[in-house]
Amino acid sequence: MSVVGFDIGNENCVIAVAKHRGIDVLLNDESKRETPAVVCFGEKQRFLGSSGAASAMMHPKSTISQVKRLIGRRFQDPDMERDLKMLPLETSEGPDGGILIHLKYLEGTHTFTPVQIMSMLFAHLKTMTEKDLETSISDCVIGIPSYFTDLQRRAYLDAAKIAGLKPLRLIHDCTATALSYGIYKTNFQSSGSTNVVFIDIGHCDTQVCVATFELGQMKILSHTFDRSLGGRDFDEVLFTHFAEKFKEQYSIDVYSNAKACIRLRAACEKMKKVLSANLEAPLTIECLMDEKDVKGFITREEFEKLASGLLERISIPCTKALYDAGLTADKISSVELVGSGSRIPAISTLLSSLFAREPSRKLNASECVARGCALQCAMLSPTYRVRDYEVQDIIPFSYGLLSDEGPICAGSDGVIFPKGQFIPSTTVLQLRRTNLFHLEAVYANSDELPPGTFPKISCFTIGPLLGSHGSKTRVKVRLHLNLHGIFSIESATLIKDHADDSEFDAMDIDPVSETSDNTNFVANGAEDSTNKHDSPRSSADNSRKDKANRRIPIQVNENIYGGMKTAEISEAHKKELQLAQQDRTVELTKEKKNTLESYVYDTRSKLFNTYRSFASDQERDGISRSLQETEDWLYEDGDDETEHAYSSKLEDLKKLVDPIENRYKDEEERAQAISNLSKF
Ligand code: ATP
Ligand code: K
Ligand code: MG
Repeated sequence: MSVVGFDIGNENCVIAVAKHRGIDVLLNDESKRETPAVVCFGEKQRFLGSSGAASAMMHPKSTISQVKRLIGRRFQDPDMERDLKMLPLETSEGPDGGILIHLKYLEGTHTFTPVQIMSMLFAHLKTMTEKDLETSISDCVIGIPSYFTDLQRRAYLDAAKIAGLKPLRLIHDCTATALSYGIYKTNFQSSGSTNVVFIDIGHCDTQVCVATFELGQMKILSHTFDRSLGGRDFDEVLFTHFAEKFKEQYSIDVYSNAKACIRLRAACEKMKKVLSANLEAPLTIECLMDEKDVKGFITREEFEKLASGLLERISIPCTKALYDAGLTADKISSVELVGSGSRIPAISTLLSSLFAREPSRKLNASECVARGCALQCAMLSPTYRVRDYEVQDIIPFSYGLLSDEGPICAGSDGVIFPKGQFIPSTTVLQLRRTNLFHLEAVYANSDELPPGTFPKISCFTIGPLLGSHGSKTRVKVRLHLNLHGIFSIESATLIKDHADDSEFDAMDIDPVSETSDNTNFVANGAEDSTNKHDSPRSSADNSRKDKANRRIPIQVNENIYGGMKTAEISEAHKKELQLAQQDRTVELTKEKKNTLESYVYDTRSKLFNTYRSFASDQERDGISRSLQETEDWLYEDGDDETEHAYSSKLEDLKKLVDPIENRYKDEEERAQAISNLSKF
């Protein structure tokens, strides 16, 4: 079984695999270590990854980049408007409140969800990996931003499923980075622990985490983020600056022209990169629009002034990460800066003063997430042996539950899993109910979330309560936060007591001594309670007394707000197979056409060289004519034909040429035999 880690960026994807007793990053068709996260619908086929980026300009309205921004988001999300404005796509609101992308493809209009587009990207990365490893893969670990909501995490799993991948874990990007930092280090001080801040500035976002390392283990102490602050925003200040300038200088409004927007954005991104190594940068775009060539110029100083607001914002999640971790800057041993968006020199300057130390770039800034994912995959894979290393991650949001009768655990603001809870975790909730009831999973604190996040997650219907006989009966509900950071109700059980209720109530509070993090809640007027456990060690159901009771499983139905239903996923899977088949057919047809074309040229040259003495004049004339006819056909009627048409033309030609080729080969063999004989 292979070990694979994927870092799916808004701009770049990186694939890491375990190879040669270490982790390798794969090269794509262009021998690059990063593959653009682009899906482009061309005339007759899709172009994915680097070929997608190459075709983008030809099909601006059917090229999808930054799909990671759209996945699992609501169309109505106020932040979404700004994102969609930067993309030249046609979009609308889907029936589940999500985003639908409409585009023209193969003479029709097609509608795709971001999950479907993401699955195309996954499928492409899977194919690349399989080609390199020469084996099929499904198990993998995929990096996700720590701010991904439950719905976004589910969306990733759905996309992976459609592409035929099975993520063993969705791991927070910074956790993956911290893992790739910590696992090779053995020189941590034996006394106490080492605290490190990781800052990842990508194309669209900034993520920060504080991790603490000891020999053989790492713990995440805090995750913070700015979901909308990345390299893209620095491009945008240049874009806005020059769009304004060009309006004055050349009387053109790039906003009115999708292609001009794309070209100016691309030029601004390039300019930004030039400014990372130089104190000034020029800008030239030929024929930007209205047949006008444009020119611009900016110094690094001017750029930094334009971007000062963005630079200031970077310090916010950094300060908060320290605060949430309960640490001060002097307790930090190192600040590791990763993500290519962080290559702007002013960012290092800012961080140096913030942490009173120069940020380090010891890690490979663009590969550390993928490498960490591959390491985690190796650790989770049963077939690989990795040195014992404990990774303890946490969830950055608080999860709460509402019941028909109000919030559960009123004592702690309805929080079931507070921010900072370990991943994974299980807790058991005790309720007293008479009939079928509902529980609703929600985010308990909107301040912890990216702005505009829908606060509700899912609704559970629990019941009927067979055996309650109309009286209040104890119900145990097992709540689970899984390895991906997704919330669910694992099971519900009705407990029929055989003894005095009050005695059992006293016993109901399960032992909490297992770990220091356990917390006990008593809520809803002492009626409902949860017992919190650091998973996977849950003792909730092991109470000796419980065994004497009758336990009746209760049905739990989950209704997730938004996302895809099982039937929609299999529908999408079918559609993906169709599209992939179409791509393959087009590729194969192209290959067959190329083969025919080269056969025509090859044969023509051979006919007058190597085959010359093996064909009669008549044969040569006949073949020459057929070759010419085929060539003409290829440029005219045969320019856009089926795979079969090209193969059958090739067969026809071969029928004419083969006899001559055979004569030539026979003669070659004879000559070879004679030359071998003469050696003796
Ligand atoms: P995300 O993490 O947001 O999903 P990503 O992982 O694809 O995105 P990265 O590959 O880490 O993002 O970074 C891409 C960003 O880095 C782009 O905005 C790009 O312009 C920027 N970038 C790359 N090289 C440089 C450079 N030399 N100077 C400044 N910025 C750069
Ligand atoms: K990346
Ligand atoms: Mg990234």
